[in-house]
Amino acid sequence: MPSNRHQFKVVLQCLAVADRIFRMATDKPEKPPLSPVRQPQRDEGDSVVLERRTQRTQPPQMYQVVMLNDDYTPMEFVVVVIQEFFGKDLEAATQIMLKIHLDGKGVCGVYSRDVAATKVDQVLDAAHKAGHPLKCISEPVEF
Ligand code: TYC
Repeated sequence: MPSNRHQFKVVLQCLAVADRIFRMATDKPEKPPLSPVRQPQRDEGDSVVLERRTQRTQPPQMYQVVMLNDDYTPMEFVVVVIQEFFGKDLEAATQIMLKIHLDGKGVCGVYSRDVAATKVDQVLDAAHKAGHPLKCISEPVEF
């Protein structure tokens, strides 16, 4: 037969459990934490600077493939290269070629770094094989 002392302990435990359940049901939910705040930094003048840091993922840097004009590469060859490696139709490729011819350079397309580098290699390789001095480069796109 359990002692009075034991029964009293059991009652206390039951009360503690009931209290916890009651709190869970009635307490306001905790607010989600604010974005991280750096620990206050003290400068020599003893003023306190709080800086809220918002974490943002940056989009990847993109690269444009820029083709350069020269006096020797035939226009038709440039148009074919732009169609073949940059997926442009005859009209768009002709416009790009003419822009390069008139302005000295023009953008053929915008890609991730590796794809842009591959396009440059393909163009230089095709031009070299055909014996033309056509040049192109890739450069980071500035916003
Ligand atoms: N300027 C060249 C010509 O008159 C044509 C040309 C256009 C060459 C574009 C290169 O990237 C180029 N034959």
